[in-house]
Amino acid sequence: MKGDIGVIGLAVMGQNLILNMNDHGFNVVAFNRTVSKVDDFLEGVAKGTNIIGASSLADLVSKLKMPRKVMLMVRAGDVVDAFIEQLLPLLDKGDIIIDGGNSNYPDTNRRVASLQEKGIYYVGTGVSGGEEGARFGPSIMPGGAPQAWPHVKPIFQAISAKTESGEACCDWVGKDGSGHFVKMVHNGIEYGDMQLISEAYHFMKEGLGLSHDEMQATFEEWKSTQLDSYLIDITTDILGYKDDDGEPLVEKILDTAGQKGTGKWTGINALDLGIPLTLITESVFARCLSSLKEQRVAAEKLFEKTIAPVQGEKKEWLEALKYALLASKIISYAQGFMLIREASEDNDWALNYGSVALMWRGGCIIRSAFLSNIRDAYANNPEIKFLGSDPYFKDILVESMPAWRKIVAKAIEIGLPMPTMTSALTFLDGYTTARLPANMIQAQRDYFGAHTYQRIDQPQGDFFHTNWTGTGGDTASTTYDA
Ligand code: NBP
Repeated sequence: MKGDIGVIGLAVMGQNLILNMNDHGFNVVAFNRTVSKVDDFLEGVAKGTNIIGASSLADLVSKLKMPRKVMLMVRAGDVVDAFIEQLLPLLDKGDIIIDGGNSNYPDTNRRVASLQEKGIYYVGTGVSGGEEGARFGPSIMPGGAPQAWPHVKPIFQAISAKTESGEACCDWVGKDGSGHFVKMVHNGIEYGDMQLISEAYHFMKEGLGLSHDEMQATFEEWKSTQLDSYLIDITTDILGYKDDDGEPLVEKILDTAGQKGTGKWTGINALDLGIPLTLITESVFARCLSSLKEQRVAAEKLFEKTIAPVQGEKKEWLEALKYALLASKIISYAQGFMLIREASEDNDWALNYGSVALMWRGGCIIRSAFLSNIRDAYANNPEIKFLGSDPYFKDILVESMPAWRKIVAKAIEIGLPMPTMTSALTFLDGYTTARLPANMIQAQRDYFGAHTYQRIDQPQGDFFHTNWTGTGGDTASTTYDA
């Protein structure tokens, strides 16, 4: 019997996706560059399944039903291009190549277009949920050549995570590299959520002086609030995990955070598109700052830095912290969706924002109850520009405001770094201010560079230049936005 799909790449993601597909009744043909790993897989975890091994790419292709579907689960970058080159002579028009790795979406744009010319349909799909997600139900975000979707849909929707009401956490995102773009923003939001939680933990530990048991109990309580999410779940487990000597393992872990680039790409795209994605970008910078360990150790001594303990009722502070965390999280998602909207409009992708929220509802690292509310917000008003203005989220932001200000102000007062909760609040303060001091910036720009300005008492689009010193000329610079 011929295979329904071929999967190339037998590392953690590939192996688990193949086992998941097999569980759902699909015949999968497996291949890996280091071919001995195919045998190890078939003799190991895949023993007794219907999974078929391939000894070469030609062997893999010959074992597939038409139109052939070949999924790459390999390292992103040149490796994907190299496999495409090797596959092309073996495939026929109408066959489908799927890239399930964390590719940068401009690469996917390029690949979709160049393969379309050759009659091959290319899909770039985000797959989130790590090892466990891949095995038992990931969030899958496919985009690319729409002709491919009817062929991959039955497999992807069968193996994906499901919401409580049984909806698949997988739907067609849109054309070009939109699937990988959405996955990139997902990862950016993941950076933001992780940094927010780590700031809450820092405030509890250094500010309030809580024990690990107390911190764990607090996160446990938060699981039954709107904060309920996978990342809060695992944080609760991590705080309770003891090393061999009975001490919390988390305190023995070096405080330098790694990164593989998707958070950085999200920030770069936000800058390119002119979207104030402050929280996610701060979370990337927080990881960069964490990696300057030696410098931080020296600077702590140099500045004789201490963090003063927070005075007052701990229970009240923890309640305030919960609101600060929730409100900041709303801002992070609101900014993430602003970026997705801008990219969608810029690239003519016509993305469905509610459907993106649904895809993240289960299976992925940022899965949370809260995403259902985002989906509802877009169902009520698909045109919403800022999620915080949806009535449900607006009420939470307004209700959280006093506690949120209290936490951020206290952190600044005691010297505890809190970049994302602070930037989220500052963003909202800016977003809700009708008149910002940017008039001063425009005056300065015109003063030193004749960059011109618009007047509030004249039609928008009319530009003026003033000879501020009386010694400058009347010639203005060209007016454009960089
Ligand atoms: P890796 O990202 O570690 O990639 C391993 C695979 O790439 C193996 O099949 C390996 O073959 C192949 N490969 C490498 Br590395 N260099 C190669 C080369 N020069 N030529 C041919 N093949 C090469 O695996 P992963 O962690 O399973 O991730 C797969 C994809 O999914 C990546 O794009 C990753 O970013 C993405 N992703 C990962 C996760 C996660 O939690 N790990 C989550 C979501 C998405 P070999 O066995 O012969 O070395």
